[in-house]
Amino acid sequence: MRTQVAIIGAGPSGLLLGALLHKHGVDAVVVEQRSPDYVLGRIRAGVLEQVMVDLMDEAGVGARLHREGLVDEGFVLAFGGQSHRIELKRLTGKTVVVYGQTEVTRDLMDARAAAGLPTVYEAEDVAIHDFEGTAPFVTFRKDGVAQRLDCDFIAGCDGFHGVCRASVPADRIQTFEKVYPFGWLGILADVKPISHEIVYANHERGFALASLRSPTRSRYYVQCPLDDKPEDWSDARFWDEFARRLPADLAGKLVTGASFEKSIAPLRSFVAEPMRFGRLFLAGDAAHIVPPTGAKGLNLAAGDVGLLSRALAEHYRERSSAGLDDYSRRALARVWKAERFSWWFTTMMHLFPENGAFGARMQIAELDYLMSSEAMQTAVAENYVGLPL
Ligand code: RFL
Ligand code: PHB
Repeated sequence: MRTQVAIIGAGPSGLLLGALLHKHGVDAVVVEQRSPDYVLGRIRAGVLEQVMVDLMDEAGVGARLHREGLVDEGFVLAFGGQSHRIELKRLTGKTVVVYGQTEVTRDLMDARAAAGLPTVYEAEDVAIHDFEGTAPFVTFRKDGVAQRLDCDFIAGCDGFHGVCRASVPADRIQTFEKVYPFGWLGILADVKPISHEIVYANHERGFALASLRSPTRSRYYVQCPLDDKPEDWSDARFWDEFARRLPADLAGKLVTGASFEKSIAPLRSFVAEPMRFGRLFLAGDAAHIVPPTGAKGLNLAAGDVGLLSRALAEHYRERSSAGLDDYSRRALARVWKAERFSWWFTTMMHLFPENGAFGARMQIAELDYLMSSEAMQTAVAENYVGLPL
């Protein structure tokens, strides 16, 4: 098999890159180690920035998102027993769209299948070769048969635990990491959400987040110890803890019910530099992780593949390597700003027992100041709606 771009990973980064390249007339084959159902079963992000919505439109897959996505003109910060609103639209002129990562992935998968574009699911032992030379290739096994995919470039869209970043020699890559001493327990339940705008709550018992997937489906989270297991959290225990962390006005609106998904995610900040190694380009979680507090993970992934698709299209159209040569620098400049915002928002909103009562008072002082300062609210809003590509 031969293609122009071998894309490793059929998560949102890989599929969106494939769709954008197709629009630019560039061929790609996507190689994914899991099944389509497994990929769709992962419940993750829920908030799309305008840049990501624009890229979905550019890829020709934005129709359902515009029909079913819920446009939010603000979000809510709860602390000290009260709710406060950050007015995104008034402060920045921009909004965000609540639309689950699962739906983004489904739309991209359906469009790829409808266009007859090649995707190999359940590929085993995926390995990448000779990306520092001029003739890279990918090997894997499909249904027990060894396969080789020759290509001009490899896009490493295979997430944090993927094979692409791991294939780079240690002396060519530098990594930066911060692991937070807690996780998020998330549930999905078919109950009316407490608010159509996302609520971030700082509470002495720990952080809580109220999000949604539709007017009838809620996605709620609580900060929990890292060694907790989902089985430790009965629905009753979750609802009780979640309600205690919300201000009374919002807790009063809480509708409870049986959850149908429950999982715990660790919180991490991570960046790998550079994002290009010869003919290998990393994108999305393969190159960087943010804690989910700023809702940036999926959006950063989209930003990377937006830049990469333009650079590859320019390469094939104009025989120019300028965009490819600049990819890592441009992507990282954006990544680090999102890392900073996600780290700052995480630090202000979560309980850090090791910081004691002084740390907790500092958080409230910062939140109080934020709500009294239009300048600071504007800075927060600007980051939340997403920085330009
Ligand atoms: P993904 O989604 O991890 O997709 C990578 C794909 O690559 C496949 N793969 C391989 N394929 C072939 N060969 C190999 N050797 C491979 N190794 C892996 C995987 O099976 C997978 O299909 O990365 P991508 O596309 O870069 O997308 C990034 C986003 O998924 C991610 O940034 C966000 O979901 C992060 N994230 C969240 N972001 C938010 O903005 N809000 C959230 O609430 C939120 N919750 C989360 C999250 C990430 C989580 N992870 C990574 C554990 C919750 C979790 C649990
Ligand atoms: C979600 O809906 O899953 C979600 C929303 C906002 C965040 C993180 C996750 O900051």
